[in-house]
Amino acid sequence: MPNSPVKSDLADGKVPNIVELWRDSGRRRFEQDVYEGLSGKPKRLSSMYFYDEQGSELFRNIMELPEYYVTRVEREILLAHAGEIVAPLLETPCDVVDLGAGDGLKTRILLERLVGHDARYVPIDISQRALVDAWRACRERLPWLPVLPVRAEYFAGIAHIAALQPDRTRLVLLLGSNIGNMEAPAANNFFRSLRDALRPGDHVLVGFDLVKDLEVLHRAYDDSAGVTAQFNLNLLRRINRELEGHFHLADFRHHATFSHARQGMESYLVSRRNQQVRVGKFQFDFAAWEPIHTEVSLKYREPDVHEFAQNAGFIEVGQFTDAKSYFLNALWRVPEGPASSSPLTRTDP
Ligand code: AVJ
Repeated sequence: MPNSPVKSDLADGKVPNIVELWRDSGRRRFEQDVYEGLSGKPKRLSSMYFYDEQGSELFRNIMELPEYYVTRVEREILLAHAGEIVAPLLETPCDVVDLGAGDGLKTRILLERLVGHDARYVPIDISQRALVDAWRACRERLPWLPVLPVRAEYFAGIAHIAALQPDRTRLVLLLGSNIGNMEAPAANNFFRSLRDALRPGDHVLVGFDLVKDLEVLHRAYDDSAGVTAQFNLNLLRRINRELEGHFHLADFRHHATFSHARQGMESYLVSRRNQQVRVGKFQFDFAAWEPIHTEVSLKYREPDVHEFAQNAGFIEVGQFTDAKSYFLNALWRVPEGPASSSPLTRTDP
């Protein structure tokens, strides 16, 4: 592993000591998920696998695109409301836990406000490169801040949160509308698990991308420079690299479309022709114009946000939006009392 920290580098403080909760299980799961996903009907692959080193780089390029408003708009919201968001943390020592942190650029808007306080930053991501970048940027700009990177996917990340020091208040971030990659039942389950891992007084800040003009959405998920297409196609490239796949990328095309039924963008890789593709010891058949479903990026309305908070048993503290109402950041608090006393999802009267 070229990126693994070497002992002397670690001692010099040139590379972070990353808590590794991903590597061993990662490949086996990838192989299994690809096999199941491409054997099924309709074919599907999880968007979780977009984010290898190259995919993370492509996503960084997406965030720079004029059409991809998500990052800029959320940044605008955090800049305007950072004070209110970090206010609950100023009383006690705190850990800012960043699920799907990426390079942590937006999070630093909040972290800057914690100077002079006993705060720590816990970025959690499946991309090692993202974690190293986040750590480096904090070292340069916020040298007073202890950073404890964790390489994990969401649920392992939540388990890690539950095990963090009990005497520190937590603010857990799920920014960038990352929640949009989960269908509603999975999202409810995720919020419930998160709530159960937290203690009374802890807070959660979640970014929700709102329903908007379909033209704006289509441009954001099928940009004119073709970066999003490359990001989607990288999934096949990754299968070629890691699982001895034989995909010809020119034989597939990126397709993004808004689904009213799902209330969100759907991304597909569509086979341009009838073909068989070998992946390791397996072979998969593609009919002409058969799609592989690769991602949902769900969009929300305000009542959806209230419903998530209620289902998981959070108290809604604040809601912050931008001037165009493109995006919403919701701040929730864990109420007093045991986690098990929170209301169940949709109880019948
Ligand atoms: C990082 C999951 C929030 O769904 O908008 C960007 C990923 N996909 N362009 C999103 C993505 C296509 C992004 N998230």
